[in-house]
Amino acid sequence: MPEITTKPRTQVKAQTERPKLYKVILINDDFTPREFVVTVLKGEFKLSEDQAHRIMITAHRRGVCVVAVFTKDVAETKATRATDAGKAKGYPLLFTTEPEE
Ligand code: NFA
Repeated sequence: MPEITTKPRTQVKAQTERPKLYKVILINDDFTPREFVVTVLKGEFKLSEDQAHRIMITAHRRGVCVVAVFTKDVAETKATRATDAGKAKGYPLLFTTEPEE
């Protein structure tokens, strides 16, 4: 009797799921100087003068502006560091994080 051998056809699916991303959001206030906000944006988020200025002005006019998106850890670290930079100067500057849809 001839034996039929078959290869196992089970395949493990590659893990290609992307980590959830988090937005870092700049909140407007009435006290932090515009130039200081731009300096923090450039230093913490590696933005150009132009990009930093646009984001600062958008938050100033609309109340909030998304700065960038990162993995959860990176977003939280950057938001904390940027907020602390304002705190060190006595400013109420605030960055928060929020998960992307
Ligand atoms: N509204 C601040 C001012 O007029 C500038 C600012 C912009 C602060 C964005 C915080 C965030 N000096």
